[in-house]
Amino acid sequence: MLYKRSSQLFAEAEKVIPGGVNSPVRAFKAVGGTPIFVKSAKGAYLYDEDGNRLIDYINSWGPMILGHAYEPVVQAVIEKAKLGTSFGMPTELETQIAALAVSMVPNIDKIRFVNSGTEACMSAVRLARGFTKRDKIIKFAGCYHGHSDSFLIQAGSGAITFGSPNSPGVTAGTAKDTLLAKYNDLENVATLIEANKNEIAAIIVEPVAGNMGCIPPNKGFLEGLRQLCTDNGILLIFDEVMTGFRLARGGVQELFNITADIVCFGKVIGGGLPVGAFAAREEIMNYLAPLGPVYQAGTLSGNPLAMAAGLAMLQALDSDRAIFQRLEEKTAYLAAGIDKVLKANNVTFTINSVGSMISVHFDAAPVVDFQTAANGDNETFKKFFHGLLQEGIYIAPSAYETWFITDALTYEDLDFTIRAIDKVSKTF
Ligand code: KE4
Repeated sequence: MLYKRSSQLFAEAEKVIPGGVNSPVRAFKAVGGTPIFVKSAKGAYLYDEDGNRLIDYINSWGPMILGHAYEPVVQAVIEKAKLGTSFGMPTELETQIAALAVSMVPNIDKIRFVNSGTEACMSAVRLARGFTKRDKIIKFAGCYHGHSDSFLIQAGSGAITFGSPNSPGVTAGTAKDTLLAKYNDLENVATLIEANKNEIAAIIVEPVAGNMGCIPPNKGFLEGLRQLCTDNGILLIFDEVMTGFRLARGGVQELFNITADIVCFGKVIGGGLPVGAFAAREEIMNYLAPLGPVYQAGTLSGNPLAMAAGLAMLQALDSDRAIFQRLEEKTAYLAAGIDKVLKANNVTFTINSVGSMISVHFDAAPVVDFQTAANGDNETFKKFFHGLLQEGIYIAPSAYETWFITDALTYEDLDFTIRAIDKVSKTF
């Protein structure tokens, strides 16, 4: 696989875009090398600027659950664009997608659309703070909720500590209101709540983590968070930007039968166009302007093109309930194949997967939180990433990411991938 044209395009991009990319993870900093420039994509395949075809296991970090250039979404956008692209005024289309989303997801009465997962999570936290009249939030080390200041907080030392910013530009004043907990550690959360009695507005969590690889919640973890929140007047925010409309029709709330107070969405809900959303029961959502005092707004929120793409995507997922089973079966098949060949090649690894999210970690110990995810052998991961790239397979350019399986993948694609992993892992 040659990447000459991508390298040229990257050099040009670096002159006018910081780091040559519009989102850091695309720059291959975690794996080295230069990023691949995509020309087009269709179904399970990317076609890059050097004419290579790559089997895509990232799918734009989740949205392309039905494959790239999914016809009903493409047609919906084309037709809508002919009628105008943005009005800054309400349209019936927004009501249609809102009503469909509310019918698909448990425990929500109303939904507000925004333009990214960051905006959804940021707005959800502001809403929780306004509703509870409390300032602090708990997030988990290794969970990512977008780049809003309150979330860019790295664990300080010890379990009960105020976070310290891990990005310049985030003030100490902001950091002090974000408390860091360990994923899958309920005792740690209970201790934080005890030490900040009646001051915590919300706990925000990825109910299945996908930003430190894929990490499932331990049995009882989410139920424990639910109980702690109920007992302490804290709102439980499920960040389902990755898991929403992917792990089940109703997301993780349906999959694990757990009730969150606010749910955040992104990725799949926009069908590949910029859409985020947050939703809750009426009592909470009516706290939002223009009804209530909590302000939140956006010029392009609910714009017709994004709503048309999102509606077509949700309609497809709502009408073919078997899709989630198919995705789960394809992911299990892939996991079993990877397990077999890595074991045969005496590689030290663990595989985590839930539904159509999967990650491979090069460490023997179970990966259950950020600390254990950080133990993975990154040199092996780099060989894994670049070796697969040479075989025409694109996985996440970081060990701290999950793969996203698309229904456009065939079992031939999966077998091809397993054979490639067998070949590449013989070189470890
Ligand atoms: P966006 O603002 O990137 O649309 O969504 C932020 C976000 C919120 N919550 C979760 C659970 C997320 O995974 C994300 C974004 N995911 C990353 C991938 N790990 C997006 C890729 C990128 O940053 O370019």
